[in-house]
Amino acid sequence: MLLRYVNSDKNDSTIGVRGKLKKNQETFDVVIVGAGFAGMYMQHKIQQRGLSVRLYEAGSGVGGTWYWNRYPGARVDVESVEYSYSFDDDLQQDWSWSERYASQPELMRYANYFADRFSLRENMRCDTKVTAAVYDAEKLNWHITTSQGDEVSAKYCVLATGFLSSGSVPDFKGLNDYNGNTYLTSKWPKEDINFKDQKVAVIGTGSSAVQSIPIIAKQADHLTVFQRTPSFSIPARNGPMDREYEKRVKSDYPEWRRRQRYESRAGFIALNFQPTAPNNKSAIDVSDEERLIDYETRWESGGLCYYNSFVDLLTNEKANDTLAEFVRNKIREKVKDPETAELLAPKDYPIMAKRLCADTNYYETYNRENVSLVSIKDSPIEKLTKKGVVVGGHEYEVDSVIFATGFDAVTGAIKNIDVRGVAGESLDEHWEGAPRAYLGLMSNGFPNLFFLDGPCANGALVSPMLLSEHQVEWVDRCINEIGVGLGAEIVPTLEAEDAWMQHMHDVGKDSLLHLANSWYMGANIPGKPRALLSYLGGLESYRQQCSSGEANDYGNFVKTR
Ligand code: N01
Repeated sequence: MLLRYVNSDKNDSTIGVRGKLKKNQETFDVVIVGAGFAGMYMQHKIQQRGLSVRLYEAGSGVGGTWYWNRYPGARVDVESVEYSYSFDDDLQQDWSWSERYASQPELMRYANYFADRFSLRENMRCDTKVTAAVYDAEKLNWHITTSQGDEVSAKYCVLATGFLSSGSVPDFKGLNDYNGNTYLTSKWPKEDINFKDQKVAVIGTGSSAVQSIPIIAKQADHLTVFQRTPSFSIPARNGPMDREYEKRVKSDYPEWRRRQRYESRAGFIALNFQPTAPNNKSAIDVSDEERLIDYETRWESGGLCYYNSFVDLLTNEKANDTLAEFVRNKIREKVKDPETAELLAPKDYPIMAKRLCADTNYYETYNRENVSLVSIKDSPIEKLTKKGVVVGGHEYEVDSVIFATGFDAVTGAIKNIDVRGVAGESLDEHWEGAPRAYLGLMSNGFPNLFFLDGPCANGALVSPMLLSEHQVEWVDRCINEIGVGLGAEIVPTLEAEDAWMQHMHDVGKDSLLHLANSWYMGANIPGKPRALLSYLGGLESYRQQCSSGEANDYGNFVKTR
């Protein structure tokens, strides 16, 4: 069957008929995959250098993970003034956030504003998935194939595919038998969905569920939440942007950013609207009173500021349990039914070993008459039927099922592309057992290929904006140094990659992250090898290591120019 194929770009002569398709066979200096915040900044840097660039994006618009995660209540859990580009002072002065934590629609407005302000659209192709990237070891360039039939070449390929972009639905028995509506939080429809008069099920209780449950509960006739593992959640204390606060930040933005970059653990510093250094004391060396003051102050401030609390919270179980018990008691205070409160209070893993959630009225929602919690910890979901969800032999009849079941994180989106390096080795083969990437930026055997927010960097535990900016600037300098000549090629040595993996292991081995089954460890996806996917050395150490990678004319790399 002949299929009409139309590429939306008028400048591109790719209108043709599939089968006799006249493919886009252009050659670029750089091809970027993904129009999230990292990919767009990369494109801007490449354009500034005057190099030719094409960015491919699977969605119909920019925004990356924010484009797809439009579920009710979706918003960022890092303060807006900190979760925004810092590289351009005019940009950060001109843009004004309306809330302390930006909502998904506002983040989309910001992403679109950025694309327009820096003239990114012309070199971007949306609705286009990159399906394969194959390195030509003779021509020293990447051959890239897309779902729209493009077959382009590029000297460099940058995978800015995001670490939370490949949504995952467990293979529940009877999934296709269910006759009601189904939704996945990470692929939420664009149209307004209202659950009025409906019986609704939410499966999962991670960040996406924690944000959406309070809103869905207000709409639905009845909401049943199926929980396998409870989350620790901290009140976000979101609200309209305090204009005095915004003015204060903007009057000293470069200094604020410097402190985020160099004097924070995770890239955020706001505590009760003041830039504040991390607490470098041990939670078990201080008095009960001092510890409680720290915990209460952070509880009142809201959000993720516990990542800047006592220094040993993620390395010492005893220290960790002081905070875990503090939060469990807060949950017990909020939830009226003691049995429900105990089900919601996590006891089987250290706090922050799974990413903290930031909520608005999450626990309070379980005090509503129309909300019930079903623990599936000891009695998993047996199946879906035509009418609903079966647990413990009981069928819960519902009109809609919402899967808030997470992501094949960090590596999922990269693995959806058939990436082949020198000698045809696939990235999957190279990453068998666990992903390997020197500085989280490049893998041995895959020259001129960069990862942004990929594995083996510290994406999981730092503000993604800061990490993206740092990595983009590193890649930009590297491309500039090596150049785009016919003979230009750079790849990390196997020794450098091995040493980085060893360093990652050494830094992470005592972390309590190992004690939870989370996406940090790849443990949420059946069959995925259990391995720490992120570097836990902190932002400053990562920055220093990246500088060492550039030292001695990229001494840890094999390169030609
Ligand atoms: O995904 P998750 P998420 N049967 O993996 C459950 C970021 N984010 O989309 O824990 C039953 O945390 C699973 O149970 P368990 C943020 O970094 C940020 O919520 O595996 N249940 C869990 O409860 C976050 O960490 C924001 O036992 C099953 C849930 O599904 C990351 O994205 C907002 C199951 C998945 O939780 C991921 O969050 C949203 C099964 N077979 C997301 N399989 C912000 O605030 C899975 N589950 C910015």
